[in-house]
Amino acid sequence: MSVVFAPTIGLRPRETHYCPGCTHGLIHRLVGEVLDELGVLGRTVGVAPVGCSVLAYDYFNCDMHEAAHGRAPAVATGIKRVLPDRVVFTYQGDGDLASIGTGEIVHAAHRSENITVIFVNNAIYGMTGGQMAPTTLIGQRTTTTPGGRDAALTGYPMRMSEMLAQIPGATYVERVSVHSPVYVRKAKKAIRRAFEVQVAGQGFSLVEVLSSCPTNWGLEPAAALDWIKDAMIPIYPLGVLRTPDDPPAYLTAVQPQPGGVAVADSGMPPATGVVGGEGSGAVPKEGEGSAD
Ligand SMILES: Cc1ncc(C[n+]2csc(CCOP(=O)(O)OP(=O)(O)O)c2C)c(N)n1
Ligand code: SF4
Ligand SMILES: [Mg+2]
Repeated sequence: MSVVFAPTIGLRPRETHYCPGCTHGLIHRLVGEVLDELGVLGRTVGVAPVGCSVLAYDYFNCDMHEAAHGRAPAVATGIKRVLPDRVVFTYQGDGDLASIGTGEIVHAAHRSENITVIFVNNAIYGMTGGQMAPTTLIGQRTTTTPGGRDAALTGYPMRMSEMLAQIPGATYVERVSVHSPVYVRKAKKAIRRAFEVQVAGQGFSLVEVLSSCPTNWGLEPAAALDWIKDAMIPIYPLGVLRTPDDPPAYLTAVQPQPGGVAVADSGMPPATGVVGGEGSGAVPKEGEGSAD
């Protein structure tokens, strides 16, 4: 008899604490499968967040480190820099990454830390009882927005992947979903690509996975998957937002800098349109003299 489905050695053989229908477990499985298939499980270190996936250190079959809320990218930075031969990933919810840890993720991307971030966006603070997250949709009812999120009061849903993708140091950014089998397969491909980018030493990679929280959304598991498709994807469109194959033009353009340093050599985007005096760092336009 041929085997069509078997446990992955990327996960430890134990039951998870996740609610029925929660897709955290499915995303764990994809990460575990990818680490196994890439043959890097034995040299991988994962960083677990605070949130429903706080116990991820019990589930992944690799070395794991716990981080305080939002600090996973900083912890991963330290691990990767001390042990550069390790494959290092963070696994973070939207409250963790997009709220309390906004600073850490932005700076890790700017430094192009050679780590992989699995960002699980379920549009809510799951673990703590379903409060509004920065990713909560307009009109979405949560325990802190019982009448639905009102943009005038609490702002708009934060599109982290779009934000991060325009950072010079972000090498690979993709948003995927796990609401149906075909999308689960695409999600696995993206996770694999992100880890490949790290293994090739190409810098910061992040996969945002749209995920369900039936418990706090107040929906049955199947209806929660539909809600990802019908409500979340229109606000969080799927796709590749950044790849190492097509760096933005501002990273490849060579422009003169004061002192004769070419922008492409400095690795920095040109500071266009900056008005300032001597020593302000303003970049003269081509043809404008800076020789005096
Ligand atoms: C600095 C800090 N603020 C708040 C909390 C409380 N807290 C723990 S988990 C959590 C929400 C996590 O939500 P998310 O990251 O979206 O993960 P999910 O449970 O939805 O997967 C909050 C607010 C905390 N532990 N530390
Ligand atoms: S509260 Fe939501 S995110 Fe947390 S385990 Fe339950 S369904 Fe999953
Ligand atoms: Mg969440």
